[in-house]
Order: sequence, then structure tokens, then C-alpha cells
Amino acid sequence: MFAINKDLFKHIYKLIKSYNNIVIARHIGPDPDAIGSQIALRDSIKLTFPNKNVYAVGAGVSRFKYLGSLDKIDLTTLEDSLLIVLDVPNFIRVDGIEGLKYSKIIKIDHHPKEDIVGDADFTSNSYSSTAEMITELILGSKLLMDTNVAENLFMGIISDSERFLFKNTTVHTFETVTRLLKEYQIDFLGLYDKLYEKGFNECKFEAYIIDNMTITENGLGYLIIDNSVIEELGLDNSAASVVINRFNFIKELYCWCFVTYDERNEIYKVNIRSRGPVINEIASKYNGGGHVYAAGARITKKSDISKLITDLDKACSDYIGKENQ
Ligand SMILES: [Mn+2]
Repeated sequence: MFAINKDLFKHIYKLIKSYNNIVIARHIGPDPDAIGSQIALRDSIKLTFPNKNVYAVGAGVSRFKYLGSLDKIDLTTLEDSLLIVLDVPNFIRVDGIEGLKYSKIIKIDHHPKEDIVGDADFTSNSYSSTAEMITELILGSKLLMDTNVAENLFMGIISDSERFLFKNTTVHTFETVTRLLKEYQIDFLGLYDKLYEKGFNECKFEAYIIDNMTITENGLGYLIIDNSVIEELGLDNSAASVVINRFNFIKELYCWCFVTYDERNEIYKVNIRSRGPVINEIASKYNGGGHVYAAGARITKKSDISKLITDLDKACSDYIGKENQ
């Protein structure tokens, strides 16, 4: 893996070096991997080149404020910038680059390839997280790292691999984390408090899901979540995506999905997870996509919800068939 990337890392470093204005973006509805990677790379470039203007853009999420702050800037005032796109394969899901004039793109992402192609392109779905890729880039190039950068990368890896529980975890993931821990004295137990502390109402929401989820005989769990439940508990409409990973390893479930209705955008958002069946190809049929075992979809027609559920159930049944062979 390292040998192939050496020239690519040189190319990425050269591009970064040659631009004064650099804008780093990631996907809408960001998670700790997206924001942690973005802030870590911004801070690493600033450490390496203190005179450059480097901006991490997109809407902030108050829950992830501990990762650092994003930059509020009128992008239309920037001349000739370098755009770095992280953790997102398609332009439609890039957050906060409207009006930006850029001449080159660097792309770093662990999702299956879609329409974004970088002039320097580091796309591979054999990494647990974008943060794992950026750690490899920084440690394998002349970019600098400090404890703060290392902590944000650590958080991205831990979060996207669900603390090494997900199937995207590899020996390389452990090696990468070991290097961060060894070389940058990360207070990882302190960081876990920030990442895993949850309110009691979030626990009640988990209980509501457990109580109301339908489980098919093929091992698909699904629930169309009532918005009034989320409101009564004082949670926001990202609640389902916050808790979905907590339903892993339930014996009766191979795949599980939660549907929430986003009133403002008049769209049904579906979060899907799996511990066997491939789900991103199904999600892409319903205006979505993602990883093999973690994906999402956006549905406008209510009747498509049951079609999606039927497709996922079929994937579970195929998977059980395969397992029994
Ligand atoms: Mn990611």
C-alpha cells in the first residue's frame, strides 16, 4: 500500500505547496471522520505553511465542536484556489463550496468512486476512514503533524471504524492508530468521553427503537420513526443517524434501517447498516449510496420505502442462503 502511494503523496504535497488559497470541504451531514479529517488537514497545512490561507468550510455541527472550529468566509472573494475534497465521492453532497473559483482538486476518500475526480486523486475503499488515509498522507509526506492534528485523526478513525468493530477495520488501521498513539501522546481515554457520552433521552430513543422495530424472518430490522417521538425527547432530526451504529451484533439482525421524515426538505431519509449483506448498491437505487455495510438513501415517494425494505430483505435472504452453503 505504501509503495504505490509515495508518488501520489509527493504530487499532493506539491499541489498544496503551489497554492496560497486552499479550501477543504467534505460531505453534508458530517460525522467525526469528515470534520476530524477536514480540521486535521487544515491544521497540518497551516503548521507546514504558516502563511497560506487554508479554510475548512461547510455547516458546523454543535455535537462535534470539540474537534475544532470551521471557517466562515465569503468564498467568492478568493482568487485561484485549490479545492481539497474529503470523505465524499459526489459533487452533489459536498457542503459549502458554492461560488468558489478553484483551478485544481485534490480528492481523498474511502467511498466507492463517483463523479468527483481529483487532479491528485487518493480514492480507495480499503481504508476504514478518510482520517486513516490522511494520517498515511501526513506521515508519508513533508506535511507536519502535532498532538492536536493527531487527536482529530484518531477520532475520525475511531468513529468511522466504530472503535475497530466494523468490517472496514484492517491491520493497517491498527498500525496507523498505533503510530498516532506512540508518536503524539494522545489522551485516548479522555477523547472517548467526548465521543461516547450520551444523554439519557438518547437512551430512551434507543429503547423506543428496540420496542418498535419490525424484524423479518430473514433478519432485516426496520422502523419508520415517528417525528413526534424525536420531538418529545428533545432530540433533532439527526437522532436516527446518531444511534444507528448501536444496533450492531444483535443476533436476530443482519441488516437494519431507520426511516425519518425530513419535513423541511420533504424527503424520507433512510439510514442503513449491515453486518453481512451488501447494502450500498441497493441504497444507490434510492438516491443514496455509501459503504458496503453502512449506507443511506433519500426517498421522495412514500411508496418507495416499502420497495427499499423489500430489496433489503431480499439481500438478507440471499445472504443467509450464501452463509448456509
Ligand atoms: Mn468517512
